[in-house]
Amino acid sequence: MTEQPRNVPNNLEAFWMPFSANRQFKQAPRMFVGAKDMHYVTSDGRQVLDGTAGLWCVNAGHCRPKITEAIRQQAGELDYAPAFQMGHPKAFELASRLATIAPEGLDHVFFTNSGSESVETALKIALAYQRVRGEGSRFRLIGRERGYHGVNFGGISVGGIVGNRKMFGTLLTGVDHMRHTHDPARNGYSKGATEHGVELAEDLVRIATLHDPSTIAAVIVEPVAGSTGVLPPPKGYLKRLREICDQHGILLIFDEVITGYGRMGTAFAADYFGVTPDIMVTAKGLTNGVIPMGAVYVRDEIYDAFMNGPEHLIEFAHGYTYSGNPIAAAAGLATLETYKEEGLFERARALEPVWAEAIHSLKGEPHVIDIRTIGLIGAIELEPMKGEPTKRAFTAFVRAFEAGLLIRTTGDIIALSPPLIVSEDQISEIVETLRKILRSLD
Ligand code: PXG
Repeated sequence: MTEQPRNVPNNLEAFWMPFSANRQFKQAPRMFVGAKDMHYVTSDGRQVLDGTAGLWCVNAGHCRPKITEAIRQQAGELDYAPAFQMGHPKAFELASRLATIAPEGLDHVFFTNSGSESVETALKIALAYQRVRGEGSRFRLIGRERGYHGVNFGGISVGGIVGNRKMFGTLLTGVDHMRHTHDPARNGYSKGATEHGVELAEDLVRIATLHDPSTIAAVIVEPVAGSTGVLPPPKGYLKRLREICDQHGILLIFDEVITGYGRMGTAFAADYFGVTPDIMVTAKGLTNGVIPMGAVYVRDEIYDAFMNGPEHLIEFAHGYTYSGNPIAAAAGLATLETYKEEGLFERARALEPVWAEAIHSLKGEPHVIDIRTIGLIGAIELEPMKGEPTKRAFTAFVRAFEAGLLIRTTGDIIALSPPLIVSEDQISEIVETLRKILRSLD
């Protein structure tokens, strides 16, 4: 890894940055020019410890040799193959391998290029499935307040983050939302699933009763809500959703974009909570974040229901130019091998209590009003500054970067999700750097 400063672009104007404070950034840019394992290298040659696995995606750490080499090799061997009506072996191999690590019964995989596309794909599969099985009156989709399901129209419609919805008109019709499960008054400073709130699953019964269950196609939830500030589910909540869905013929979709591929110390949150959805939405850790790729897993009955009619006809009118792209598939295969060879899911599981204890040691530090941990995820909620929400956490983010630590903030919540290769010393480093920063904040 080079320690030398490298060239940076001298004009920052043209790039409209996503989900960023463009003007603030362009006045004082924070640039990464390299990365290895647990660290980034900044354009001024500093090492920054990655407390967030990039954006919750680099689960095996950065620039891992097997993944880098697989991409290099694939780019020189078969760069692109048409995704429609043609195939290449690695996409099939990856889908088969994914089916082996998925919860039982989720044996079919549809490839996309991102979490947002995986969400759209899942919602479309749900609606189309209800129709092909003769339940076309099921057109409603149910989400949840504070849910994050990416940024496309279906995802923001079932999502429940107001700021991501309010600019974009009428969104999808036929959508309703359950209440969120965040209840710090009863569940403050939680480790793992929370004690209180299982009764909130009954919202699904209420909504199903209001609209009649025969109009509802699917319900989508994040098993652990991530982007909204890390909200673990109440104990028994997901199981109860499963029961209600079974009772009423409603499909249960888990959005595992953040929780998939080891983040919870299991392959998927479905394994952690012992609840299997009908459709599972993934992306991010599938390729270690290195090449864009998403995967939607479906129950066998769902796939089988489409495999009807004349065999020369396309069964499902959906797909992307880059679905199962060869380089992405190669990256996915090498990522799965890296996870397996290094036992990273098990490693995350073993670290969960160490992680929880370390993050919870910040209880009582200035401005901290709640802490939540689950798997290798942590959230530290700060008291907002009077009249200036998000400012305190954003200041913490900038100070952490200056102090050599990458964190994420959402509202006034600090979210942490390090690569699964994080060492115990690095966990201490994350916590002690944050402690200093919390003590420095106004
Ligand atoms: N579903 C969930 C649950 C997500 O967390 C998406 C869908 C969309 O994925 P794409 O690949 O389209 O971005 C996400 C993405 C953060 C953060 O800091 C979270 C996400 C993305 C960027 C930042 O919380 N989640």
